[in-house]
Amino acid sequence: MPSTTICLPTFNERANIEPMLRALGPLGVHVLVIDDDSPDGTGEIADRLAADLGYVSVLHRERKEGLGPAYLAGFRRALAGGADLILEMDCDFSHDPADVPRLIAACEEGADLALGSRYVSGGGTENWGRGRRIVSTGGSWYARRLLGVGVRDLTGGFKCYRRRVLERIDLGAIRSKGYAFQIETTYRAIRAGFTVAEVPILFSDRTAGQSKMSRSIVVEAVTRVPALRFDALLGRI
Ligand SMILES: Nc1nc2c(ncn2[C@@H]2O[C@H](COP(=O)(O)OP(=O)(O)O)[C@@H](O)[C@H]2O)c(=O)[nH]1
Ligand SMILES: [Mg+2]
Repeated sequence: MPSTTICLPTFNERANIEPMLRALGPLGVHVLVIDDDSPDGTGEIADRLAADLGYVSVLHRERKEGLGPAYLAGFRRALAGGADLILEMDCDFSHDPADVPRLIAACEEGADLALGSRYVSGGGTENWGRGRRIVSTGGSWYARRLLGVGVRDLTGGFKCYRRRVLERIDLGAIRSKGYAFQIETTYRAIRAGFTVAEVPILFSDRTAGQSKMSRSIVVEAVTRVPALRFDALLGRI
């Protein structure tokens, strides 16, 4: 199996961090927790678990800056550590640890980027309110139309990259922080000629802790998409 690092961003996930790390243990992956100084002590819990669990390490960042910067720091650390595959997933069980091997398999079968996808046949969402469903499906539709790509789920955060994708796309140019980060990384991969596979997943709403989704994250995605298209037209990406 290729050496795989899962980047797991956390902000106030004290109820989820231990069960999540233990659930990932049997998969034979390395897990990099990226904690933005969570006030609820998630970072300390992660440190304590890392001392016990050989496959866990923790990257502490000084402040919460959104998912994008946290992921970028994690990707750089994972690349420096020599990982062949770099995965990203949420630490709230919306992304099922049992689906990780299917994402890895899609990359082993040839995809450069495998996306856990809610919006292909066999995928879906569970226990999500109407509001969240509309924002999510509407967001993917909007981005797909404006960017002119075929990918159905552009905003999901359950993804597996071959290292060459992250080596090639210009990580230093990415400013997106929320859902726009997911759209931007996938779009840059497509623009660079990499193959993307969508793997159906069932996404279920978190049962512990709180979502950090906010209006500003949605607004960022709405404005960032046309800016990305513009950059592509100018040949910048
Ligand atoms: N390090 C870090 N993690 C974050 C930040 N915002 C959200 N997360 C984590 O990213 C994952 C997804 O966030 P979540 O709030 O569940 O977003 P939602 O699934 O769109 O509602 C969870 O593991 C969060 O703890 C952040 O600013 N920094
Ligand atoms: Mg979530």
